[in-house]
Amino acid sequence: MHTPKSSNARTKYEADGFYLFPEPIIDHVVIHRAVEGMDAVRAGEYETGTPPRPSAWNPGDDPKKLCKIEMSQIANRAIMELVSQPSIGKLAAEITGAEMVQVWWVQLLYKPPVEPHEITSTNIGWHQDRHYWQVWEPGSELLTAWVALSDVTPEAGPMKFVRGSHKWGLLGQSNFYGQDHEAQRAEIDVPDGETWAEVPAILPPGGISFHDNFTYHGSGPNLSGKPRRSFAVHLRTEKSKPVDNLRGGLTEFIDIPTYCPVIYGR
Ligand SMILES: O=C(O)CCC(=O)C(=O)O
Repeated sequence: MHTPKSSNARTKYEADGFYLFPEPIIDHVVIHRAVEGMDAVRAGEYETGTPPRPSAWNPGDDPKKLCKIEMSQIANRAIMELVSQPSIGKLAAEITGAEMVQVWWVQLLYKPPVEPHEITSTNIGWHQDRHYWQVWEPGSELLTAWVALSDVTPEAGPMKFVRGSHKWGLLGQSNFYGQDHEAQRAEIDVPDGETWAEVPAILPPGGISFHDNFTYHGSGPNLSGKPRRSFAVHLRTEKSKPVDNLRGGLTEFIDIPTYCPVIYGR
């Protein structure tokens, strides 16, 4: 298990807009159970009796497509166990200095393998999460813990972060489903004096990365021959507030701890 030197991790997170923990920080038994949970949810088996929230991919859809399922932790106990890990909250608190860390939304991500010249739509286009998260007040402290459940090698279509891009403001050029990274990149107005430097997040099962909600990121095809499995666990700290304190859309469940557990502080 990996223990970061917290002050170094925080300084690096603040400078880069992301931080990688490239050694497993989550027990392999928890990971194994979550993999089974992922397969059950993908098959439409909901052990709690509660289905996930409406999603872009549904059981029975094309297995060759990128599978993104919203809030699967409410459908499956092993997934809830994974996203509730205190170690995730502790590390998030270390890199942000937060007093409280809450899971407010979770996305199951299963990127199937493709052949090198196969035409598919499994890329995740360059985007800033904040583009999609307008339900939160400006200045809200929001970040993502991306937990790897499979070996995310350079061939597996790892997430790529653009170093320092969290300091560029909200640029308005984001498309999660954009497939042509080069064309997308040409449209992004990189501020004068800044450079576009991509850093791949290579992670073993149980490894984790954190990224700021303004950090540009995306990912390419999975050429590893095996599924790339992960959960994007979206987190907030005490320095966050829904716009007009409303509950709706992505903030709908933040008062329900059985959906959105507080994983550090209270
Ligand atoms: O899984 C990926 O490649 C991207 C996920 C993502 O956009 C996120 O976690 O915010």
